[in-house]
Amino acid sequence: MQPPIHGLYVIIDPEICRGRAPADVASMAIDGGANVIQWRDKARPLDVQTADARAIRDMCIERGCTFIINDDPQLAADLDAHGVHLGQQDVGIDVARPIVGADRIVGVSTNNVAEAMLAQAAGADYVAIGAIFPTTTKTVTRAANLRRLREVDMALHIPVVAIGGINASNIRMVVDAGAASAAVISAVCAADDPRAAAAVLAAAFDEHRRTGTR
Ligand code: TZP
Ligand code: MG
Repeated sequence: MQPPIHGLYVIIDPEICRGRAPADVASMAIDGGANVIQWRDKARPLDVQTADARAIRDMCIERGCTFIINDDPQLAADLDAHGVHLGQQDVGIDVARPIVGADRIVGVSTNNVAEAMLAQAAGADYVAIGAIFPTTTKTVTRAANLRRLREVDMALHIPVVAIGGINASNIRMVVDAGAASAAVISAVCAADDPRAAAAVLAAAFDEHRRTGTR
């Protein structure tokens, strides 16, 4: 059975971790309450990044956290991750699914209802929609907004993950717009105290999910 995509989703990007070991930042994120961890290393060759990815995979399995690999279905299968996350420029689900199998999660980045519906029809297990708020972490990205997040959530039956510029002061808004999960990079990876930052975000998510209007 696939593990859930819900609550705080922390993307570990070594370039944003301010020189700290990515596995330490991931550990602090899980301590703080992250339910999902994604490994995203756009800079280092596969043979160099695999040790970090494997350490974080082991930590996630041990501590009941869902572990997703960005971009690379083969790496997800090789590391026995819970799933893979594909952008619009990565291989399609038709290529990824045979590599990762039916039991692993395939998530897809989208920007609007049309893309999200296509991803769902192609067999995505969740979609991400962004960038909901302005972000400096990903330089090439398309803007979305809370209204679009709500539209996507209404149109789909799979979980919707909000991404882009999410922090402690706006996470409530994405929960209120229907997000099953809120994905962050800089709000945790670049924080002075990643554990404390994740704790604030996870608590805000859970609290608002309980008391929110939807
Ligand atoms: N996709 C859309 S926005 C984004 C990605 C990967 C970057 C999110 O980073 P941050 O620091 O949480 O804004
Ligand atoms: Mg990608």
